[in-house]
Amino acid sequence: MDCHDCHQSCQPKSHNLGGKLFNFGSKKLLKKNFSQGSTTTIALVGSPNVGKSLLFNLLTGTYVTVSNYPGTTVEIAKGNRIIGGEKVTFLDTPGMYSLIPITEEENVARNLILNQKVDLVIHVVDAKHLAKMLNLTLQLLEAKLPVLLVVNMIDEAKKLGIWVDENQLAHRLSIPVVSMAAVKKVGLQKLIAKVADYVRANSLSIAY
Ligand SMILES: Nc1nc2c(ncn2[C@@H]2O[C@H](COP(=O)(O)OP(=O)(O)OP(=O)(O)O)[C@@H](O)[C@H]2O)c(=O)[nH]1
Ligand SMILES: [Mg+2]
Repeated sequence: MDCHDCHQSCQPKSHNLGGKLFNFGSKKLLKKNFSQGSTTTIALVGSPNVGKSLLFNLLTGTYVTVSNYPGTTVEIAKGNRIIGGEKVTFLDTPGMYSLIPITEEENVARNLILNQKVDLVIHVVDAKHLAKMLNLTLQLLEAKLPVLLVVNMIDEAKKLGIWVDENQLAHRLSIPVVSMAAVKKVGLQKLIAKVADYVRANSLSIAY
């Protein structure tokens, strides 16, 4: 195949994004033009009260815009951070238990990740209720979304004698996993590093 940048022949490339192999086959690969302000959009999703908004605030700082999702009164907060040399936009979504929506909030969260341009979904779960919350992780994966799993509240889980083996979980699910105690910023740098890995792996986009 011809490389768009150097116009020389090269091998078809594949990338391991979020543990899933995406083979670009014979499509031409084109480096994202950062000067055009290309953005990676990442949605924080998960059940209510798992720490999505706290994590969103840690990731984005103070310059945040809040707007209603079109046609609803449900608010979506949006904020940016430079990660891996690129502007990353984070979306804080309302709590959702399942991709099969019951409430308006769940419907908005679902529409946002399935119908809008979201590049990566960070699924935040409570380490104390891991088994129950992994149902949504599996639904997100079945929907073919790139997922990074944050197992939050490990401080509280630890007090209950619950330990989460993030490597084992990452291996079993074939996605990146970061365990965190967001309230103490534990795991934050590791999460940012994983997002940077994702951004760098995606600095190639497909030209048709
Ligand atoms: N102990 C502990 N508390 C946490 C942690 N992360 C978040 N919290 C607390 O959990 C509560 C809920 O956090 P939020 O960030 O509002 O949760 P949310 O997921 O945005 O909730 P919804 O917006 O209702 O879906 C807050 O009181 C946080 O301070 C953590 O790692 N450890
Ligand atoms: Mg919230």
